[in-house]
Amino acid sequence: MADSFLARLSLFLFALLFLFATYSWVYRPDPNFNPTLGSGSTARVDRSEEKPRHPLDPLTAREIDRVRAILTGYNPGFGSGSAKIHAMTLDEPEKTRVTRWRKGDRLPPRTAEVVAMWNGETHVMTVHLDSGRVVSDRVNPTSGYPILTSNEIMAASQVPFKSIEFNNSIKARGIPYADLKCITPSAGWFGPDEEGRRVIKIQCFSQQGTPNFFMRPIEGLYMTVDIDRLEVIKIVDKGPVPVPKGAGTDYRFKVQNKPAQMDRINPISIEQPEGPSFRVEDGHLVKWANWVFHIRPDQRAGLIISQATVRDSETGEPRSVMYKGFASEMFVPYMDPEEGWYFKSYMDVGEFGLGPTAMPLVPLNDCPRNAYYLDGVFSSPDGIPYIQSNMICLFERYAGDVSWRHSEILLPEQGIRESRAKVTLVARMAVSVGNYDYIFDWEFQTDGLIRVTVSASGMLMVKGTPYQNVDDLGDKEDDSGPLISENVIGVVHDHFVTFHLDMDIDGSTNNSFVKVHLEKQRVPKGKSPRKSYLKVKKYVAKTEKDAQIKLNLYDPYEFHVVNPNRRSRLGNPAGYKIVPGGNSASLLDHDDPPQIRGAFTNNQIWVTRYNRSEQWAGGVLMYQSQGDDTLQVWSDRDRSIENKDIVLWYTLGFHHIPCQEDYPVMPTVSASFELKPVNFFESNPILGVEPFFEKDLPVCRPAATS
Ligand SMILES: *[C@@H]1O[C@H](CO)[C@@H](O)[C@H](O)[C@H]1NC(C)=O
Ligand SMILES: *[C@@H]1O[C@H](CO)[C@@H](O)[C@H](O)[C@H]1NC(C)=O
Ligand SMILES: *[C@@H]1O[C@H](CO)[C@@H](O)[C@H](O)[C@H]1NC(C)=O
Ligand SMILES: [Cu+2]
Repeated sequence: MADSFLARLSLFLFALLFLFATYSWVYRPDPNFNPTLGSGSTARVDRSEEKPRHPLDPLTAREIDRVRAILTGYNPGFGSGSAKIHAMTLDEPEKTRVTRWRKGDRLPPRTAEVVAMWNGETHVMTVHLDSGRVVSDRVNPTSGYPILTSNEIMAASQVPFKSIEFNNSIKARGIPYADLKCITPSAGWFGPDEEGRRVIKIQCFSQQGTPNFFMRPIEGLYMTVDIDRLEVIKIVDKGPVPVPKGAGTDYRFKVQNKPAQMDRINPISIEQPEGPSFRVEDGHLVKWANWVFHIRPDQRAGLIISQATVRDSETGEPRSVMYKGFASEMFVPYMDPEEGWYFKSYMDVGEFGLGPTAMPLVPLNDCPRNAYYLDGVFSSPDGIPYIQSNMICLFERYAGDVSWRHSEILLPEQGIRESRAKVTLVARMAVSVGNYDYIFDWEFQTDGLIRVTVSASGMLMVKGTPYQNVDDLGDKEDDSGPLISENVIGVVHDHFVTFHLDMDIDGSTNNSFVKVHLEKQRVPKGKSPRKSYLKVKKYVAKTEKDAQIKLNLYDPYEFHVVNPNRRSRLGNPAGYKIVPGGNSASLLDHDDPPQIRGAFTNNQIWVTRYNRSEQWAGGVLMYQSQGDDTLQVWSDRDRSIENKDIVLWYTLGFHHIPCQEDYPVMPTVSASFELKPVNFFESNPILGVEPFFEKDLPVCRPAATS
């Protein structure tokens, strides 16, 4: 990698992630990689020579170079730097071409989608790599702007330093310049005053004595900056607020000087004496147990799972489950309407992108010892490819759980005690979007279940306050959140992640969405000692509005995506159900600007007609978007969805009322949902799976515990 590239990349990280990282950004094989994994095809390849081998493989470094060359021919501004690439990704071939493709066939033509800006205009372009042509170029197709580039985030964060007013405010607070750390929260969109130009907010912190500057906000001083002109539009100084202490905020292991008061946990890891059971073929095709799926890093979604196919346990036939699944958008609104806070309503996927923020995973701690790592290859703003190393890990999880069991208490003479251990396969990515960290897991089970989990950790976005104790607060106690340390308020907020789940059940894109309702029945007098019971009634959703679903404990449904044309031997349609986990809804008013943009959280479940342009739940151009290209808008078209190619959308989320334990870094909180087979298999698909036997395993006995 060229030095200039490394310099750019470190600028990028400096600006976007605000981290004091010590990673080396040159590609380097992972020393923990277990070379016994699978066949030779799993060995890492030299990225500069890598070729796509599957229609859904991400753009390679060479292809990114090729796109840059094509773009420079189309508009010399890409060479001179006046045109910038905000996003570059594979433009997937049509579904039918992908599903018909077999290994050994020629790849369908390779195409890139590029979102770029020049002369203040947004261009959404389609670039054909083979013909070397830009085949479509849509200018400002919707409201909003592209994902911010690293360079503009970096440049914007420096703008206040050119302002004398800012200088005076900082001087008045007695904060040394060298201790300032300024970050760039996205501005959201709040009506006509903020249209027609790209704006961003700037907020500063003190990093004196700690890398955890997030816990040391310089409250009361808020800037708005024009991203293109690099000028301060507005400075609001509401007067100094004490900057919270730095002591006790550093979270690095090496600086902790008092061990936690608990007994030490001995080193632990799982053993796979015969090596892992999965293979990664041709770089991106994962094969494990009865599953095959394609996995790829993506600049915007971070991690995309495609063509997830499960093998039928009886016939051995591969059966399709999900064509594509990924985190489509996030929404993190803060609950404080005041000057420095009202705009905080992050849409991290479309504003910053999960790919560049997916930092290298930490072996043994982010992923277990038996993990295999994948790199991402993305385009920088000027079209130079760079590598996001160890961005995704894959590992088999054995957590000591049971996948099915029965002991027969009523046939004691037979001594029946059958139990099967649960082993799953996990694909994981962890992103650090500024202060917060999110861990995304796709977990596959041999019984056909897919579990998606999002875990949040990292730093709270906190607010400085003059108060040091709840007794000082009086009536103000619950102004915008609880006091979580001296002079620190943990502002209440929500987290939502909306997933795009393009289900193609069992060999066809023609699927239906069935609402399986549990309806309470009253027993007619005298018919039974019972007075009430629940009865199952099925409703096939005809149109998109029939599938706008708000979860309700007192009106329970199961939600099935079925292939009405594939029936089990008993005549049940082959299906998968979406099983919601613990969840929360966005309660903001629908006329509140953040909720207009975050309208994809108005329901927890939606089903839309498949449309390749409708991938990003908040719109293609999320930054400062006005809500004209959201899932709500698409779904309100009310297209027919019965026996059609349909996409399921699910939003998981939680309200977050911070507490002292979230300081100075949050223990993870998780939310999840499952995709579970329902009448998909003829019977329990893992009946024939072998139990574990002691003889197959290395010696591991707990030492005396008494
Ligand atoms: C602001 O103050 C810093 C440090 O004192 C100085 O380097 C910089 O030139 C000042 N900027 C302006 C615009 O006065
Ligand atoms: C899917 O439905 C379309 C009409 O909506 C029909 O033309 C097509 O043949 C169907 N395909 C299958 C496999 O049933
Ligand atoms: C597909 O999606 C785009 C973007 O929402 C929309 O303009 C177009 O009308 C849609 N096509 C159909 C057939 O719904
Ligand atoms: Cu939170």
